[in-house]
Amino acid sequence: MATGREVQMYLDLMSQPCRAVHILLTRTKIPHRVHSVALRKGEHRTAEFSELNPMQKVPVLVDGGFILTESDAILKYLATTFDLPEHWYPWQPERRARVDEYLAWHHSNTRPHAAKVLFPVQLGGPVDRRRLDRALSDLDVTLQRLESMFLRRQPFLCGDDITLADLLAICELMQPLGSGRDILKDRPQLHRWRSRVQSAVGESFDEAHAVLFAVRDRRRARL
Ligand SMILES: N[C@@H](CCC(=O)N[C@@H](CS)C(=O)NCC(=O)O)C(=O)O
Repeated sequence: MATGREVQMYLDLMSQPCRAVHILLTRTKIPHRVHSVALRKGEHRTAEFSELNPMQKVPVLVDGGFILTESDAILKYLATTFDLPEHWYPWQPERRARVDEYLAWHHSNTRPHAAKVLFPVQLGGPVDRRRLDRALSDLDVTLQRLESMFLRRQPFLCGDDITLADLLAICELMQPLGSGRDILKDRPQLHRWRSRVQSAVGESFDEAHAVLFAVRDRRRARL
């Protein structure tokens, strides 16, 4: 690791992909500085931030003069340019391909399906029951596939040890907690996997999820 290198991370911890990146940074002690971009205040739409990411989305990484968007790319960049334990993004081609395989699937399954259950309840108005039921049913198929395909014979999504895939997946699956829904509660296999991920990343898990837990607790207190 080059001495004096410190990456700049622009993020909002209410964002799932930002939390995944944050966990990797803190767990592996990559020197970094967090620049908070509060989405709810529209800070991602300022001229200054739009210059970093014209797509106006977080996370964004800046490493020297190099600017990188997309959590998937950021995680892989960090894993390959810092001297991280190999298990995060294995070098062996087949093991690496398993991580890439999950991540490709993730962006059109776990991410949209976990996020969709939030929208019918998030806006504060009446819950759109039909939309919510459809979203829950799509999510159910994804959760079943996570169990039957990815976790069928192994403790983590892509093998015997934690990888970048587990980070992106767990952060998506935690998000509905903010609206009071623990979607893993009745799924013992995924529940055990969540505990394994939590043990593997230690305090970084709660640190990244502190804001989400606070939202959940405020919501509970209002009920
Ligand atoms: N594919 C991107 C997704 C990034 C993304 O959608 N970020 C959301 C927060 S989770 C965002 O910045 N949304 C702001 C907006 O769309 O206005 C990644 O994985 O980094």
